[in-house]
Amino acid sequence: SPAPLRDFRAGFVSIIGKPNVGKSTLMNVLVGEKMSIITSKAQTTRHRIMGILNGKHEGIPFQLVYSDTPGVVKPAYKLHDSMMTFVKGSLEDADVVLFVTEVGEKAADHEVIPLLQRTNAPIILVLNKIDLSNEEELKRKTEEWEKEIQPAAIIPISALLNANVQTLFDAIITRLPFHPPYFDEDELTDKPERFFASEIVREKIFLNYRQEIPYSSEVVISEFKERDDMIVIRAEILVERKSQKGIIIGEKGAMLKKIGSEARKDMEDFFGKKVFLEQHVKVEPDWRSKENKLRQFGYEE
Ligand code: GDP
Ligand code: K
Ligand code: MG
Repeated sequence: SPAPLRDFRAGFVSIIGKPNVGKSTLMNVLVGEKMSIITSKAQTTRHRIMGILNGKHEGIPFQLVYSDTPGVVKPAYKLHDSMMTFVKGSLEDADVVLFVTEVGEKAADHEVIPLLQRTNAPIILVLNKIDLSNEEELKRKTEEWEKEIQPAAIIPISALLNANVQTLFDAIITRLPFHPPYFDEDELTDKPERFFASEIVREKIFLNYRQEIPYSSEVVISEFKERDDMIVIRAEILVERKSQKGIIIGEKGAMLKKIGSEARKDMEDFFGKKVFLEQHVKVEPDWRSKENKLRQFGYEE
């Protein structure tokens, strides 16, 4: 085949790492939009979420297709198997891999290292949360990682404070292949609007309930109707047990009302329109272990 024209760069950038290291925070900073939900709880992200950024770098237009992924965990449920399939798929497509770690993590025997065999793409080791660290520790971690995986680059950042993210961006863009764009310029993501509506409700569940409730919950958008002046959204919150339904609803419906109003606000920001949100809570026993349910909820590549 003929050599690619050197007038456009485009490629897939996979963001991987353990739970809670800041993958989703970084994705949002890099894309400049809140595409991916963020909480302090592990396993908040369950899907592969693509965020697309178009721009120009040193006179050459580019399209970066970032993939945020679930944190790498040992599967305990069928749901986790499917989450790990998203991680592997994202690695296999990658032109550049951002392996996100936080400074506190050990490099030796790291769970993500075996997965790196699935890619030939350059690996950029991101040392996140430098706001919680110091120079001495950073130097030590850099040496540790160099010994363990010899990445193409090691870049310390704070995704939360948007510190040194420009250096990371430069490291990504210079490794992006020359290739025509994969998506139309006005596309922000590969996911439908309903997906983001359900993720916003899920984020509020993660932020407002404790223990097993967030992990036992799933959100299905059964109606998404765009009118001239507003969007009507019906969200079904599924839990595994009847007792959990009561907790979600709360006394006199207070908790459900709280997450509903928080979710509605975020939806209005995200969609740029007034939102009417209706919520229902249903019991779907053991949905995390049922293949047909997982398929129905979109946990399939
Ligand atoms: P993920 O599970 O890897 O996607 O991590 P998240 O993006 O959901 O972030 C997990 C937690 O780490 C959240 O509470 C974030 O606010 C926090 N976090 C992310 N980046 C940073 C950072 O650079 N510094 C600090 N101190 N916290 C961060
Ligand atoms: K998280
Ligand atoms: Mg995440």
